[in-house]
Amino acid sequence: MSVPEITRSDLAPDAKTRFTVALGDITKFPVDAIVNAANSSLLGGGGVDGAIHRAAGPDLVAECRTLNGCKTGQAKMTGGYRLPARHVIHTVGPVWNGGDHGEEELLAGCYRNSLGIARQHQLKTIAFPAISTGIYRFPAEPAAGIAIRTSLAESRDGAFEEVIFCCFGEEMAALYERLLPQALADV
Ligand code: AR6
Repeated sequence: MSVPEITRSDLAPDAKTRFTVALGDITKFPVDAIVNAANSSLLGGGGVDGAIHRAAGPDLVAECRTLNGCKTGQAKMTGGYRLPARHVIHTVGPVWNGGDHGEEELLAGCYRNSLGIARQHQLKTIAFPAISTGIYRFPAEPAAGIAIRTSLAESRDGAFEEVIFCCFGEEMAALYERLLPQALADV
């Protein structure tokens, strides 16, 4: 599987954060933190959430039980247990309900608050799945735009070495590869 990379330094050599589009299973990424597209119980589910819990093992849900859930748009961190990632940042994306229910701002909150936790803990490499674009049905293109714009805005202080957009299919990767250079050019 090819792992296309687009780096901000190609476009803005003075910038400190590298933005990467990657294709594959986020549970395989040896980064400081992977982000989980969870539900408000934080006790596991389907999609990427199920894959992360399966790969991390039962200690992950045990720690999640101590967190008292999480509101939509917010984020909470745990250890990574059997994952190659050191931490998991669990965030709860909005369910798409037509777009008039604050979905965009809530999705932006997922990226902002996840990166806020990563910054607090001095984590440098973070991988995101395309939050809300599966079971929660958020349309992929606006979701990718929000993911990219919010992550760029939150990285301006140079707190992160690399932000990876982990895409689970060729179509999603192609979308990020199209939108990311445009957003980087606008910075
Ligand atoms: N690695 C990377 N991305 C993945 C993986 C993986 N292993 N598996 C799926 N994706 P979804 P949501 C992509 O449905 O829409 C759960 O039940 C997938 O192709 O995982 O936020 C939770 O508990 C899609 O692009 O999350 C919640 O109840 C993206 O990850 C609910 O689903 C998000 O799809 C959350 O729904």
